[in-house]
Amino acid sequence: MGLEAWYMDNSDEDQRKPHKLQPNQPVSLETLKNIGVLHWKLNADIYEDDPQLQLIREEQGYSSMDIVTVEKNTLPNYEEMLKTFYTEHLHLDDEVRYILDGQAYFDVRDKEDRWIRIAVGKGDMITLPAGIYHRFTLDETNYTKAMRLFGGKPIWTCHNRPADDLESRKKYVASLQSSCNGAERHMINH
Ligand code: KMT
Ligand code: NI
Repeated sequence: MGLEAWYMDNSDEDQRKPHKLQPNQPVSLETLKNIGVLHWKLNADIYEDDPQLQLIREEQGYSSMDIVTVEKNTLPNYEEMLKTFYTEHLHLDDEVRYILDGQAYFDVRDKEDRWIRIAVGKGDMITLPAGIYHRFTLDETNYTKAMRLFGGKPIWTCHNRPADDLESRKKYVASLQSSCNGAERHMINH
C-alpha cells in the first residue's frame, strides 16, 4: 500500500498546507527507497499486541520505543517543539516513526536537494535514514500520535543544517553515490 509523496512548491504559506506543485509532481515509493526512506503499513488499532510490528522490531533491531502525541494542549512546549521539528535537521541514527492516530507530513531532501513531502497517516511506519536532511510538521488537522522507535538508547538530538561534517552525514551521502536507480541497476545486471 502506497504512501503519498510529492515535490513541494516554494511558497511561504502555512507549513501545514500540502504545498503541492501545480500540476502535482508525485514521488514514487521507489524514489523514496533510493534515498533510504522505508515504509511499512500496519494495523494501528492493534499496536499494543501486533505480531507484524514485533517482527519488524526484531528484524530491524528497534528495541526501544515511546509514544508522543503532537497536539496543542498535550505536548509540553508545543510551539517550541513544532519549530524544532520544522527546522531542517538530521540525526546520527535512523528516525523511525509509526503513526498510531491522526496524520502529518515528513519532508525529506532528494538527491538534488529538492524537498519531497511525505503524507503519513494512521498505520504508516516510516524510517528516515541517519544523515538525511528532513523536517516534520502537523497538517491542517493539527493532531498526530506517533510511536518513536529506536535501536538502543533513545537519542532524539537534532543537528540542524549545515551538519555536513558529521560522520552520519558523510556515510549517508556516500550511500547515495553508490546506490543507483532501477534503470541503472538494470543495465549493470545485463
Ligand atoms: C524529528 O526529529 O523530526 C521528529 O521527531 C519529528 C516528530 S515525530 C512525531
Ligand atoms: Ni528528525
